[in-house]
Amino acid sequence: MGVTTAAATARLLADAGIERVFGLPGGEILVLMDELRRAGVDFVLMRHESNAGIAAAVHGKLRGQPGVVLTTLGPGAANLMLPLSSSYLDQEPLLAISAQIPDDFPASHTHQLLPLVDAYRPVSKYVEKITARNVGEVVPRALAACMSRPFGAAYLTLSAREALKPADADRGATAAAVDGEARPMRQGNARQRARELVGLLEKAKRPLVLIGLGIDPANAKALRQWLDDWDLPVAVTPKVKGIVDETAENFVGVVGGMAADGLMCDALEAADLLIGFGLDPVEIDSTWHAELPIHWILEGSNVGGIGPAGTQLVDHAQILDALLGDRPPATWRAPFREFQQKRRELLNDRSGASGTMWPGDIVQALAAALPPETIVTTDVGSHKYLFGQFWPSRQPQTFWMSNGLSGMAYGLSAALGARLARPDVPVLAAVGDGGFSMNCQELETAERVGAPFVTVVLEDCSYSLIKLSQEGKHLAPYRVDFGPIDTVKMAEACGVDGLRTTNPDELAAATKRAVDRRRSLVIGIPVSYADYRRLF
Ligand SMILES: Cc1ncc(C[n+]2csc(CCOP(=O)(O)OP(=O)(O)O)c2C)c(N)n1
Repeated sequence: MGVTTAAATARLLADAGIERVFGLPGGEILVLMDELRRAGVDFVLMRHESNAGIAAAVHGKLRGQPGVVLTTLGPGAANLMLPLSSSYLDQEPLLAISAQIPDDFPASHTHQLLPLVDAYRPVSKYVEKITARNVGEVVPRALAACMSRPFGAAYLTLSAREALKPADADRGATAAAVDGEARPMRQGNARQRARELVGLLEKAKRPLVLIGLGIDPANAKALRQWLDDWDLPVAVTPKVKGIVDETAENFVGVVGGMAADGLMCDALEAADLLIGFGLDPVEIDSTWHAELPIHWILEGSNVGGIGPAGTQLVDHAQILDALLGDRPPATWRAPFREFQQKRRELLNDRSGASGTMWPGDIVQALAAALPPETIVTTDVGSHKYLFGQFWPSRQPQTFWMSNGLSGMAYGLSAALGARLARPDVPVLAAVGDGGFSMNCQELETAERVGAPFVTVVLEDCSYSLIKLSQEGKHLAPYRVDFGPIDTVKMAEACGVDGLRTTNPDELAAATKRAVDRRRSLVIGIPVSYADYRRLF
């Protein structure tokens, strides 16, 4: 006897190695949820669909597969716009599945009816209705679309009626067709491009390699070896922090709108050769990527299929291999030393600090307390600029922020997804008090599903990044401050330990203790928005 369409969907996901689906139920997806349970796929029950989508996407990317989020129709599905957009712009593979009104309902039935497939098409690489006839084809196609470079989102609907119909067993995507889609386009000759690059480097006095979202972490080892062997100065965008060791001598800083951005832009101006290795402008909130003469080394198109005109794609592994077979064509004596020095000084310049904890001390105390494999997530706001520039990432895929979309309420959900994907690695979420109040209820989820992590909440009772922007535009202070919500009590209300401190030693000790005991902990840290002004 054949299986239902819901059972076929669940089986296809299980066979693709999906062990967990994140979501929030409605009556219309109960059958699929049950089939997932039968197929051995866990359902991580969350408290908002948007959080479920973010957690799923980070979980998926860390596991090298699409994250999967499942929601009901109408309101549950409508809550997917943020994670789908985030997945699209931040290159995080996410398959979203929601229920939908059955096609054969009367045309007058408009309750919870939304044009979801049309709404999500612009931010998805693949959208389709699952039917009994096409299930064997569309589920593998959707999974493959998420994982083809640039990574992104796919969106599928399955109505409760269709879910119960017997699936057409004969129709499935051929493996070759799906594999083919997952492969990036590579046109250029790697040896020739390597020779060109060597020629440019031969003449350069101040070369700077800029690494971005288009680099595959699988190439991190060769990339590091090339940069180290040749002593090349390197900067990264925030979403690839850790692809190189940021405590190494050749590390210049983080470009793409973080703290010390003026200094970083000066460094870019001072360079006489900029090599954009996988650099994707989606992370850059100004226009230097289009104005400076960057030598692009890309192996896939950038987000949205947009790439610099005339750039031939080239396989990164092959070009790195060719470069490593060569000797450095010149020597450079730390040409960005003054910028590196100033960057370090900024973090330690406490003069005139406001009396709350100096933001630089927060980063340094946590970095000293946590091992290099720690996964750090941030939310969006001033604290993101702080951690994005100054957290000393040392290993690939250990730093997660929303920087293409830059959507608040990312950090805590990302930490949950990361901890489930890497249960043996400590996870730290650094969030603002504004962002924390958007999704702190997921602390209960984290406790329930056994995903402990440490959350630091930088408390300044304001949307401080926006407050600074208001100041920068010489506008009167207006509606950017809010009253306190007690972080510690919020944590305790969710069943998680909480404490508040302004002491860096206490911050470090409490963090270490929580990690050693594998317990969740929320630490409220009073900060002053004015201190951020000194770092940006
Ligand atoms: C969903 C969403 N809404 C609004 C914004 C605009 N925004 C960017 S940063 C920010 C302030 C965040 O405040 P908080 O979480 O307290 O962090 P802080 O800036 O104080 O560090 C706002 C409102 C956004 N990026 N995302």
